[in-house]
Amino acid sequence: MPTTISDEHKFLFDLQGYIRLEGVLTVAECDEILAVLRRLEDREYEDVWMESVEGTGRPTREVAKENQVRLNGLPRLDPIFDDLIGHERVLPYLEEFVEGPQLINTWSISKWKDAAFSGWHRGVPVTDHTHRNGLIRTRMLNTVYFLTDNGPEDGCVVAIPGSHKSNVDLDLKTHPAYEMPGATPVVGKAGDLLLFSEATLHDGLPKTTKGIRTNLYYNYVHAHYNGMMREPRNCHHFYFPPDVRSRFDETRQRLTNWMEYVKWDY
Ligand SMILES: O=C(O)CCC(=O)C(=O)O
Repeated sequence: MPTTISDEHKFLFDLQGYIRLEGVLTVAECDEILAVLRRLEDREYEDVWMESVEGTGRPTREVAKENQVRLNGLPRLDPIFDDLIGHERVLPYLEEFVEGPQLINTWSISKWKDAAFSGWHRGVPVTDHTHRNGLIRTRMLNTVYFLTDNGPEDGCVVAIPGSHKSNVDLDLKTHPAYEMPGATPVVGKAGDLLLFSEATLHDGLPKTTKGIRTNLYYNYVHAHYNGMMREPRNCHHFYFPPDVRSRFDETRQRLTNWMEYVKWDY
């Protein structure tokens, strides 16, 4: 596929480990998704599949963190989330920065006032991000759709630019939020999208403002990465059953092709 990525974006992604795209969704599209999401956030889930894995799975709806709700496995919950898989503005970046990109995980996080900082983390080690022979490759690329404004006090994502190539480790637990050198809030408007190498250190800042901040996360990996082995508790949400995938067009089928090869009956 021909790339439509500007040199400036390649420069910034290489330099920082992340970039923000403006206006990927319209405000009307954000509002339409939010209306569905709010209904899903308000309901209970039986999660009967968890009996089959002896209660070891992650529930669909997670509320353990105060003033925050997380939903896992979005396309299982409603077809409205299908369109964001390989969104046309995002696809060139997936093809450019990930080899044979495969969607591994989808979730939402809504936070309200007094949601806390949880902790710096990265999804893959820095050795999983390379720039060799002119090709930038990350083994895991997260794409974050801002459905509401993400101001600096709204609990926005925070990242350390360049930490995807960091060579010195700090004790992450002893450096919360802005106590970590280089901590930079990633602010943006509803409809913007953040894409970042999961080798980049990141988290969400505390929310001190009124209202709800909601983001959706679509996380892609290199075709050879075994997502099911990565986090067995999350397999149910990683994997979409055939009735979900049958809704997908050719591009979305290709981005979820790994699901043809796994056995997950729960
Ligand atoms: O948006 C946030 O609060 C941060 C989310 C995050 O770091 C994650 O889900 O891994």
